[in-house]
Amino acid sequence: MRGCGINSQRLIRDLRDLSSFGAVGKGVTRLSYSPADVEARLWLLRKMSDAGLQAWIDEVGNVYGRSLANRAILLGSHTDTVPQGGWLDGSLGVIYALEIARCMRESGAPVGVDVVSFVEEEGTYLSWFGSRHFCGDIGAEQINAARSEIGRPLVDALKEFAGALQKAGVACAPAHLDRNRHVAYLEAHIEQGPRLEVENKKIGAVTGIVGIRNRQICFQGASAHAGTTPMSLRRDACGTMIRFACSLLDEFERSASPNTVWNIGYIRLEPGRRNVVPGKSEFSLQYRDPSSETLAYLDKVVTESIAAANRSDGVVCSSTTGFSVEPLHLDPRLSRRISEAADALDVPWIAMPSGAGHDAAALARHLPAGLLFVPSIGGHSHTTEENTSDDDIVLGAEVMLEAVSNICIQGSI
Ligand code: HGY
Ligand code: MN
Ligand code: MN
Repeated sequence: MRGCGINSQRLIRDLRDLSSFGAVGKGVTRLSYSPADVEARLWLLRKMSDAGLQAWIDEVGNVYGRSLANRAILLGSHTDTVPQGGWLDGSLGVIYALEIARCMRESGAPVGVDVVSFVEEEGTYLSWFGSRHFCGDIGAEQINAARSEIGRPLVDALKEFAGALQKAGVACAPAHLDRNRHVAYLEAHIEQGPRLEVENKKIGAVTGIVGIRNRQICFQGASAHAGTTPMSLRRDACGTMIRFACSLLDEFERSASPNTVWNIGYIRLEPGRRNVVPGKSEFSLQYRDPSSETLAYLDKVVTESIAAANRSDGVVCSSTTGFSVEPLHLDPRLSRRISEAADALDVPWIAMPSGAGHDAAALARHLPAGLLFVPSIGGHSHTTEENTSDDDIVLGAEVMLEAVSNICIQGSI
């Protein structure tokens, strides 16, 4: 009853072809709803149909391929990227899913393989938008309020996307998680960190995904002439922000746990001219930890630092909270399927947490979800340096096929 094996040439060729949409040197820039993203979705739609799946694109851009079986395991990931990102982040899991669906097509197993490429995992407008929409967790209010970092409304991007589909002669239709059909969700992803390579392992059986906090810290001062305004009369939104940020980073060094990571991703000044004292400034602060208690404690550290900042130089400091999620455990039955498959193929593996967010975290709220990692060379990701050797890519697909075919043939996770 087993299907055919992974066709390694076809797997690598599909990944290379997908990386051509939005190619930037060795990497990719394929932001959700950009022309490159639309082209990649239309290409994937054709690939899914050619693989014998009933395939369509839904109204928010998820590309969904449904097998002929009555019940299915859902395999997938995302194909949108960060700017100057890597060719494998997300794409690996979608192309694995496509290749495994081909392999299992003739197997006659009681559980089939559905394939999905979620849109907007990277949050150009709204993080995990595609996967949360697929699970029915996103409402019109959130969609209407969502903006990109340069202020473009998500609804405008969706309108443009609908026009592009129409121009391509592609009708969209709804696609949603169906608990009577979908027995589990399994995602393959590059590790995006150094651990598998350092420990000389080829597979990560992922046990859980970190919690994430996104805060926007804003400073309101007063614009002024940079030459004639005495220093004592300035309400300098930039100077205050820099002093605040430095003391907050020192506080994080003291307060965070050994598992905490934090990042200031961007800083913005208004009006941003060399001869104007900035009247307004803001920076993005993101912090992650596998423990909810640690995240709650750091939330308090940030809030108290802001209150303290407002007792000083007449510049008003405030903050808003963006996309934030709690840490979660993935289904141990699926991580066991991954480790048993690795053992069966004599592939070295480790159980490990994920420091990156993944669509699997959105799906895990609704059905058993698992995540398989393959090594990232040098641990690089979210950069055009991101890479995994062809051998490790093929090996990861073979372990994933072994795990999935066991589930499909036995009919349960
Ligand atoms: O930021 C993340 O963890 C993921 O790459 N979106
Ligand atoms: Mn990413
Ligand atoms: Mn990703």
